[in-house]
Amino acid sequence: MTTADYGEKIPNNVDLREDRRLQRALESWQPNFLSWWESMGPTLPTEDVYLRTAVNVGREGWAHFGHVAMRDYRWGIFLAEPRHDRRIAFGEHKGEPVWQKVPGEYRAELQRLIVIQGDTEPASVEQQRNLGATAPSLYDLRNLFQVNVEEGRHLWAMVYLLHAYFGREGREEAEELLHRNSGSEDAPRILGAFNEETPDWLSFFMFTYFTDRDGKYQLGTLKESGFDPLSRTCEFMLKEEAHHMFVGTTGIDRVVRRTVELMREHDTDDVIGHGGIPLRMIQKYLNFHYSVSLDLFGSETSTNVANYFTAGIKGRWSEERRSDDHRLTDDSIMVDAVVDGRIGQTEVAALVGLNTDLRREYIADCQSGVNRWNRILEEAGLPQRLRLPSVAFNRQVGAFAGIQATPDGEIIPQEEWDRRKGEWLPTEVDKTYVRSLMRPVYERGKIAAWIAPPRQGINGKPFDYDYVHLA
Ligand code: BYC
Ligand code: FE
Ligand code: FE
Repeated sequence: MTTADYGEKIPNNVDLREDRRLQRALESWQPNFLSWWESMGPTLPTEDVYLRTAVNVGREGWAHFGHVAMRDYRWGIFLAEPRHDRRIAFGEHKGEPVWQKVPGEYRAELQRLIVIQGDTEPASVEQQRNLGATAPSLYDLRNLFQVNVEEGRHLWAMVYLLHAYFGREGREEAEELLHRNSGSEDAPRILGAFNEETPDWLSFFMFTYFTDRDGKYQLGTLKESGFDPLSRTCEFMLKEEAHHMFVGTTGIDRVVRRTVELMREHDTDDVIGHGGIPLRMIQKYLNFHYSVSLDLFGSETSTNVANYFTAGIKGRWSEERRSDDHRLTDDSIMVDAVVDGRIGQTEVAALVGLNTDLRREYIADCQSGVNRWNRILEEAGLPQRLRLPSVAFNRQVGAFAGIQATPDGEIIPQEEWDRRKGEWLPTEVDKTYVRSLMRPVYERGKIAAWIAPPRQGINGKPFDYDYVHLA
């Protein structure tokens, strides 16, 4: 496959030039996207930013790095290379050739999945739009903008599918993706977590750790799709997603590192007077972002997900590496549930339990970051540890939506929850404190006092590189 031609209005590797109708449709959506970006995208004015731009889909050299003015950033359309003779790997069509067109019987479901996926991408840009005003360093500022432009490209990826395969309805949905807005009263984003605020950088790191990771897992299931264009689109998005995870993992790592430094220097847990973020506050932010992200996997039991799987449009994580029959019609699974007034498990048909299956893969992955942060505490000889709260904690969707539970997974009455939730979730006082630390540091090589510098810069550049030129 050749490198995308950046002389074109919409850089792409899908031979857009060969399909004039589609090209015109996308070119008429483009100005709407740009005006959305101007009005809902990053608010901090910059001259240019050291950004990665996708230019190819191969293993090596898929991205180009350079300083670009953000309004001149080129959002392209990229699908991973087609796999020769690819077959549907699961469900009732297992073994049949993958579809290059949308099968009529699954049109509505596929469109819905693509719209939901597409809705999250611009939502996150909206949530993060003011963070540039308070970046802890130019390095972090650059990473924020990198994540933002790539989420913009992920929106393009879904809009391409809607325009190319879903006709007039698809074009209407593509418009709606620009009209709904995060947190809006009249037209909110579709999924809960994408209407929450990301008002400070601790939230941003938690979001990129926990919420972008939902993206990784959902994209992983859509990559298995029998609808080949969706599969190839998601495969390439996953490549970009790795950096978003990196920003989250290392971001929290650096906050913990700095807190530990201050704890040892001043021999106290209470680093507030010393400009750090106390571990108990980090834990509360973690509790919040983890629990709202668990909601993104839908209900523990869901006929929607059973239908998606059976139809062959949404698979499991690592579908092809699993050693069962990939149809699951006779299997069962234990899902989390309230059993006799306690948090336990109950057996259901495997197909309806697939949201739980995916959520478990996600939870195991989330735990790996927590272990990493805990090693920092351990190496410093400190007894405290961070941890993931119970799956039942602070849930608004699914089996635990109607109950209240402590982070330890003990069901408690509403009245106790109301009285104690400030022990577990960020309070106004916590949020005000964290926000008070958010002062921009825009000098090359300098960093805010509440976070440690990264070990390395981006693309082999040093930490004190001029990643961003402010306007
Ligand atoms: N908030 O049958 P159920 C990313 C709805 S993140 C509000 O249990 P299902 C990114 C649900 O839609 C990845 N509503 O759910 C990250 C359904 O409504 P309808 C995004 C919710 O369908 C960071 C009803 O409740 N991609 O890429 O099995 C930055 C019954 O639900 C929520 C996807 O999600 C909620 N949390 O599973 C940037 C992939 N949860 O249909 C980007 C596509 C459920 O009855 N989406 N509902 O009106 C899906 O696969 C599924 O729709 C879900 C839900 C996994 C979201
Ligand atoms: Fe994304
Ligand atoms: Fe992402």
